[in-house]
Order: sequence, then structure tokens, then C-alpha cells
Amino acid sequence: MTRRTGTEPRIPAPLHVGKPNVGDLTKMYELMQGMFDRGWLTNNGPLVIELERRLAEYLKVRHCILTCNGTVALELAIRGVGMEGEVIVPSMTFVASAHSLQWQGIRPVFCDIDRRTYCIDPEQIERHISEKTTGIMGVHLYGRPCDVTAIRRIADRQGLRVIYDACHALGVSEGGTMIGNFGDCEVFSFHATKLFNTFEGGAVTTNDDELAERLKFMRNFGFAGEDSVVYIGVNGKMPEICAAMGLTNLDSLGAFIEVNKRNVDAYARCLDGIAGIELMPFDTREANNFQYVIIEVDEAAFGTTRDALYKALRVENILARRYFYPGCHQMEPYRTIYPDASAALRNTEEFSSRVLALPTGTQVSVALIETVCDVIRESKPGAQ
Ligand code: T4K
Repeated sequence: MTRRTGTEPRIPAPLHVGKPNVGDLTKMYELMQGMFDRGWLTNNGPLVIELERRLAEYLKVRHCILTCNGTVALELAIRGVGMEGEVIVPSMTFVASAHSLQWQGIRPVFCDIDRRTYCIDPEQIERHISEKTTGIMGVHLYGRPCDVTAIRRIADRQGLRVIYDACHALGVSEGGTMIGNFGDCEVFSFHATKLFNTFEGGAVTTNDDELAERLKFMRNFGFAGEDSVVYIGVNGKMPEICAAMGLTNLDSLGAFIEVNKRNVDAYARCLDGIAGIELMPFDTREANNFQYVIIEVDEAAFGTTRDALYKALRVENILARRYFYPGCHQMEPYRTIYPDASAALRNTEEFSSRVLALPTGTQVSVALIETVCDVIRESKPGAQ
């Protein structure tokens, strides 16, 4: 299970999950030069406006409102659609989904996932609805879409708002429609570790003109003119340098996705036949971004735990991540303030104890993937 003493790690430099994808730097430097020449660094500059236009066009959505990161975009979306009281959200997500609610005094009510979609289970949503519920936040986990049709039906029946945390789902479609068009609005993250990055950054997308206008004011302290403030707002603006990175990377987005697809195919080939290791599939009828390579470790069939495999990989410099372990409900402050949440989260607890994200992206070659898979195969007790 652990490396033989006296030998070097199989991979010389740490192999991370989340190594940034970066496009043509010549373009980046040109955009930066223009930015310095103009002397306009932030506050809705021309590069931000251009990136918003191009992303909206790519997603075929009416409005894209860029922000300084995905978490602030979530907070703006929650406030923009008027959520309060309680909001139903999966626990199986990055903690920012829950924090963006709790931070605003809204109770995140944790709902279990459907094991087939990895996303919030629509059949479980209604049991969590109370008189305080104002909305549902679905998360398109790992770029696998939520059951948006079932969620819309529940929301309409119950009079609830719907937002989607689409931080993993740029470039993904559902029923032929790009993610970014569902719910009242959707939220993206353009963090350095994402498929498409602007160093830090995020966006809210929506087809609702009034909501878009409100979000633009809220992103800029609520200013509607030089001396006029019409809402409570924050500083959620994206700076020009980040938009320059976005415009650079958008030109290479198709190429990034192709590499991710090549990598997922390589993992599928190399992991095939290892009992107890299951690779997350993608719906080939839809557009996918293949951003996360997710495996599930079945301890009974693999012969050892996910955590033992995680450690064995680390010994060889392969820094796989337990995305997302534990579920949000087992993190603070939720563990303390909602101690009974576990009872309704069986799938979440089981899945989060088995999940492992493996390195991918443009900085990961097929040869490295073969080595990662060799280590996984050899970590199985009884393997040669
Ligand atoms: N909702 C969901 C579902 C999300 O996944 C996220 C963010 C959000 C909301 C919030 O969006 P943002 O406010 O972040 O825009 C990382 C990212 O920081 C976070 O953006 C992301 N999700 C989450 C899944 O991953 P950590 O705590 O794992 O970060 P860290 O520092 O451990 O880095 C992750 C890996 O990336 C490491 O293996 C190192 C590598 N890395 C990282 C950076 C920054 C690099 O190789 N180069 C880099 O420049 O959260």
C-alpha cells in the first residue's frame, strides 16, 4: 500500500487537482497593455463588458453579470431573488453553497442527493419544505446537471424561488439548453481551479431583465448613478485584469474541454476492470465540460478504504482530493447548530466517504494518468 522505503515518489513533482488552465499569454499581455494604456482598472470597464457579452452569447442567456468570485455571486443571487427564512440545498457540495445562505441569516436546510445524478434529490425536497421555506438552491455537482424539470415543478407548486450553483457547470447542457438558463438565475465560479478561470471571479446569469438590473446595482454598492443608491449592495465587481484573463481563456475553452475529454477517456481505459473503483459517467447526449474526474471507492470490492487509497496516492505525489468530504452538515457551524441533519442524509454520508477527485486539466498528460491508475491498481490489496 505505501511506497517501498528508499525509493522516490512515482511522480517527481506534486500532481494537484485544480491546476489552472491558461490560454494564449500573448493575447493576455496585449489586453493588459490596453488596460494600462486606458488607465481603467475596474468598475465595469470595457474588458468586463466584453467578457459579459461573450459569455452571455456562449451560454445563449440574456444577461451575464460578472462578479469578483462565485461566493459573492451566490450571495447576490440569493438576495437578488429575495430568498429569506429557509432555503433547501444539498449538503453534498463545496461549503460556499451553504455559507452563502447562512452568512445572510438564511437557514440552509440540507437535502440528500440522488445517487444517480449526484445532485439534490427532488423526491426528498418536499419533505423539507416548511412555512419558512422561500427557495431551493440546486448544485450541478461536478458539472452533472440537477433534475431541473422536477425542481421547477416543485417550485411552481410551492411558490418557491430557484437558483442554481453552477460553479462546476460552465459549458454543460441539459436537454440541449446550456446551464446558465435555468431557475431564476444561475451562478458560476471562475476560480483559478475551474475549467475556465479569471484568477478569481464568478457570474450570475439570468433571462430576467429586472433581476439582472437589480444584480448590477447590488454588485456596485447599490449605485444607480453618481449620487443615487437604490439598494443595499456590496463591492462584488470583477477587475479588468480578471476579465483580461477571462477573454484570453474563453478563446481556448473548446481546447480545454477537449483535453478534459481525452483525460476522462484515458482514466476510463486505465481504470477499467479494477474491482471497487467506479468512474463517474457523463451523459454523452449533452454538452459536458469533463472538469472533474470523480471515482467512487467501494471498500468491500476494492479491499480497502477511500482514505487508504487517498494516502497511497499522496505517497506517490498524487494529490487527489476528497471533493466533498465531509458533507456541509458535518462542518461548522452547521454540525453544532443543526445536529440532527444527518438522519435525512444517508446518500450524502455514504457517497462523501467514498468519493475521490483525480488530477485532470491541461497540465495533466495521458502518461501521468497511466501512472495514477497504476498506483490505484497496485493499491488494491493483493495486487502484484
Ligand atoms: N460552489 C461550488 C460548488 C464550488 O465548488 C465553489 C468553489 C464555490 C461555490 C465558490 O466559488 P468561489 O468563491 O471559490 O469562486 C477550491 C477552490 O478555491 C474553490 O473555488 C472551489 N469551489 C473548490 C472546489 O476548490 P480548495 O479549498 O479545495 O482550494 P485549495 O487551495 O486546496 O486548491 C485546490 C487545488 O488546486 C489544490 O490541489 C491546489 C490546486 N491549485 C490551486 C490554486 C489556487 C493550483 O494548482 N493552482 C492554483 O492557483 O477550494
